[in-house]
Amino acid sequence: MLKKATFWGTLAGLGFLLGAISGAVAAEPRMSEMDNHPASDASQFQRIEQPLSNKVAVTLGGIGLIGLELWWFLLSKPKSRQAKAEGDIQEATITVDGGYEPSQIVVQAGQPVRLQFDRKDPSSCLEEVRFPDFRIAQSLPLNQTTAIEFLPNKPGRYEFTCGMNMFRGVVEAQSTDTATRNTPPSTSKQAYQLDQSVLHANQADYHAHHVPPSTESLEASMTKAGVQDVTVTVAKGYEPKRVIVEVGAPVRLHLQRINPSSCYDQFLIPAFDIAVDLELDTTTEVEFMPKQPGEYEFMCGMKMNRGVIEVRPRYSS
Ligand SMILES: [Cu+2]
Repeated sequence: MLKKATFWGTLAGLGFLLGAISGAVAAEPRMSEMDNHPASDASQFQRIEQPLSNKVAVTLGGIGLIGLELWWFLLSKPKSRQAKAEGDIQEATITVDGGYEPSQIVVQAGQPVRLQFDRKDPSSCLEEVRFPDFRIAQSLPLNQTTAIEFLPNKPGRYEFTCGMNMFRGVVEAQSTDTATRNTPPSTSKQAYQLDQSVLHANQADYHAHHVPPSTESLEASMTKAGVQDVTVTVAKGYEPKRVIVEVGAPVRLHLQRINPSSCYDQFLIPAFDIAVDLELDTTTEVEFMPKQPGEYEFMCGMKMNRGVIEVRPRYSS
C-alpha cells in the first residue's frame, strides 16, 4: 500500500510540474499579443505559436493535474504510515477519533517503537488501547497524548485494539534492509496482509465517516395515538445521546442498530427495567411509561456507551 501511495504521489507531482510548465507555455503567446511587443519579439514567440485547441487542451490538462495534486495532498488520507526515527527510537502519532488514524504503522523490527496516541474521541470504547503481543493495556485520557513504547523483536504484524476489541490497528514490523535482501518475504503473503489492513482500516472508516452528524438531543414527537416517538440510531454511540420526552405519556424508542460491534448487542434502561437484544441492521422498539420527571440513563449491555432520557414535566396548556 505504501508503494502504491508513493507511486501516485510521484505521478501527481510530475503531473503538477508538467501542468504548470505547459500552462505557462500556453499563456505566453497571449501575453505577447497584449503587450504589443516589437516585431523581433513577436517573431520569437511565433515559433512556438500553437493552434487554439492545443492551448485549451494543454491548459485544461494542467488544471486537471493541479486538481489531482490538491486532492492528493488535501483530501486523500494515507492509511499506512512509516514511523520516523527519533534517535534510537521509531516514533509515530496515532489520532484516536472514531478509530485509529493511521491504522497501520510500518516500523523496523529490532528497534524500539514509541507510539503517541492522541485521543480526541470521548467514546468510552476508545479509552483503552491494547497490544496483546506486548502485554500492554494502557488507558488513554481524553484530549491528551499518551506514549506507548515497546520493542518488536521479530518482523511481523502486531495488532492493537481498543479495550473492547472494536477498533483495530496494526504495527507492521519489517525486517531491516539487509535482512530483506537476504530473505525476501513472499509476495502473496504480503498481499494478504495488505488486504487485512485494508479491512481494518475500513472498519475504522465506517465509524469515522459514515455516521450521520451527531445530534446531541432530540425531542420526541407525539403521534395521534398519544405515543411519544423517537428514533435512536446505534452507530458510533447513540444518536441522539439525549432523548427529551414529557411525563405521563408512553414513550416508544425505535432503536436502529447499524454498528456491528458486539458492544451494542444489548440495550438497557435500568430505571424502566428494559433490557433488549438489538439485531444488526434492524430496528427494535421498546416502550415505557415515564411517570416522574427526571433523567434516566440508557446504555449498552457493557455499560460503555450511554445516553439519557430526559423526562420533562407536562406542558400546561
Ligand atoms: Cu465498545
